[in-house]
Amino acid sequence: MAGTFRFSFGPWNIHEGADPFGPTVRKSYTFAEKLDLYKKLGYEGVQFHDDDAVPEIDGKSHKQVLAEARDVRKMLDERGLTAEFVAPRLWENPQTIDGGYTSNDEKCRKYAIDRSLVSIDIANELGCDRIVLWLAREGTYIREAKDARKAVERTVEAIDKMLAHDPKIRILIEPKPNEPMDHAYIPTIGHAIAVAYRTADPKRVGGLIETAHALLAGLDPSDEMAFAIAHGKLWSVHLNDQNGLKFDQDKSFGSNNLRSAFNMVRVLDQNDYGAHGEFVGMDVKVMRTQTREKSTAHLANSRQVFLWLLDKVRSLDAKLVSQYRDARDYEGLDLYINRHLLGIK
Ligand code: XUL
Ligand code: MN
Repeated sequence: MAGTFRFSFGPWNIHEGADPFGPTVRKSYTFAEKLDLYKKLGYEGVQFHDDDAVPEIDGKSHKQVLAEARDVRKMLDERGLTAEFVAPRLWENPQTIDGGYTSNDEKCRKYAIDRSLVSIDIANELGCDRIVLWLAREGTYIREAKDARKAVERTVEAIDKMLAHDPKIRILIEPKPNEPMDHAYIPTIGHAIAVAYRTADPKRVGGLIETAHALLAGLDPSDEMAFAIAHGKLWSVHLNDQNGLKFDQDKSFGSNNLRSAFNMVRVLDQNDYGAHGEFVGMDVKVMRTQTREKSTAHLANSRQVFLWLLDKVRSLDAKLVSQYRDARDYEGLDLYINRHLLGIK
């Protein structure tokens, strides 16, 4: 029987509309108000940056951090929500100006690792066993700035420290090829999985694949997902969309390339994604022009598009697809897929 899917997003996906060229355009929702919106939008999983759970984390004692995380857990429980993961935000503090784990400054590397370990403690308080590493500044502006081999080794060392800190924690690497850096050291899921195998406990290191990041690397997101699945390492996704090679757009799922979105849903559904508790995560930004009241439409819409595409995936004539494959009539298959997506009988 076909499985059902659970959906998640992070509170940063409801935002005030600031972009690099202009200020906020909408009044903020408080954290509690955001949590109140989850169920109404059809979501039950909450993704966190460490400081989404505990704001201004660096100025607080460990005891205080844990106490605040426990309060957040209560807020989740009251609303029937589940924490999916915690991601250490290693790109805003001045000590991460040159990256975290790959910084050329030893003190800064230590800061990054210590903060990652605090994120694990927060995850435990929130009742989740997943840490997501979006390795934002683990790269360079110019090639000569860092030793690229050492960068990989330092990344492995940092992950090993996290694995040793908590024997149950799982690490999900979220690859992205560029932005904010010119080039990142872990640009694709292939790189992430190769790093996973170098760590002390490869079975606890996997990946989160974001559509827009794969597209920015010039790759097909559904193939990236299938690659991770073939290694048993697709533990979360950030579905969204992207129009060409430009800044990371985080458009609503299916907004730009519906057929590519269809193929992501197809790969996830055909491989029983979600059977081990994985969430279908969205990492989407609403258009700046939306009013405050309509500034969560992108979340409801992305989920709705996923479910419509799921119907398309499940109503695909598998026998016909096999026949086209056996005959290697890919032109025929191509037309059949378009006809099916367009709903033409
Ligand atoms: C950055 C990105 C982040 C991560 C979480 O491009 O996608 O939102 O998903 O840190
Ligand atoms: Mn993301």
